[in-house]
Amino acid sequence: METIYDWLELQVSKYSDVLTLINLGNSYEGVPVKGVKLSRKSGNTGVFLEGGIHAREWISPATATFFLNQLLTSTNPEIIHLAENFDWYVFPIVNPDGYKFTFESDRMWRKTRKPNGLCRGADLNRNFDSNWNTTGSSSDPCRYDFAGASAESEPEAKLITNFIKENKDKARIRTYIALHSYSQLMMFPYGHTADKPYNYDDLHQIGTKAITALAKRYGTKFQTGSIHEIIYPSSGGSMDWAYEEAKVPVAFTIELRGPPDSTDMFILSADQITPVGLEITDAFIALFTEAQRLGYYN
Ligand code: 0X9
Ligand code: ZN
Repeated sequence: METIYDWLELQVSKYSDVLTLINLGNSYEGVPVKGVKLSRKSGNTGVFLEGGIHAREWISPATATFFLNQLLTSTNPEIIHLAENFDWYVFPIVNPDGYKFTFESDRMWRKTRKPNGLCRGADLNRNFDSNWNTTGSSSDPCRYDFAGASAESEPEAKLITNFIKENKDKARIRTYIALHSYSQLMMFPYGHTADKPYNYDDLHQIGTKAITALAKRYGTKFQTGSIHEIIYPSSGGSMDWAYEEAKVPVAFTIELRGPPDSTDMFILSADQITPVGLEITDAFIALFTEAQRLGYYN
């Protein structure tokens, strides 16, 4: 976490004309949730890129920072296009207490760290105020998918929703992407019901373009579909809130490598960071191209 935060600060000093540091506020344990805004011109629509909501999914913060570095340094015209024509709000570690805990005590920790009776932490991706605790989450504080004592009981959830509520209109946030692992899935709403959202066909088409582009580089196979249909029912996720409550129309939750039958699960070797970063960059190029074509950023 210190390495990532130091790196963010360094980039902000290096690219001070286009990059600003954003501190969303403090976690339960008093750790800042830091991110950046990259804006190269006025009038862009905004993208919120979320990493590290689940502590043990280490490839998520790594991919968020890798991609930010691409936006800052790439000479590929398609990446330059993304960097120039969108405002990027990148938060690599939205659950800093949990992330720290996976380095210091328990590599497989998933939740936040706030105490609830005898157990600690809520699943931050079940704590948002969107069909909160209706399906695929638990009321038992000792379970890995504990929804929290109430919607937004975790300060880290509130930091995100406050920021989006305050900035959504002026920042024109039209895209929300949450990075997770593993299973190689490009998922969109809904999570809480099998019903299809109003723009299901568009999101499916955007997802299909993205995973097709992703597969071209190394042959990595992803699937796309709604959360409900391709992983399992779940409610109260950050993306669900962004889509349903904040009305952000292009909303994806991406499960990065490894494959669904991985035995290493959340443990990827460091030499996977670059290939995952490059294939997800390809996916993002296709995602934004298609969403643009469908009129989401006009
Ligand atoms: O369970 C989750 O939160 C996500 N899978 S993970 O293995 N990374 O924990 C996927 C489901 C996302 N669900 C909603 N946004 N509702
Ligand atoms: Zn996750």
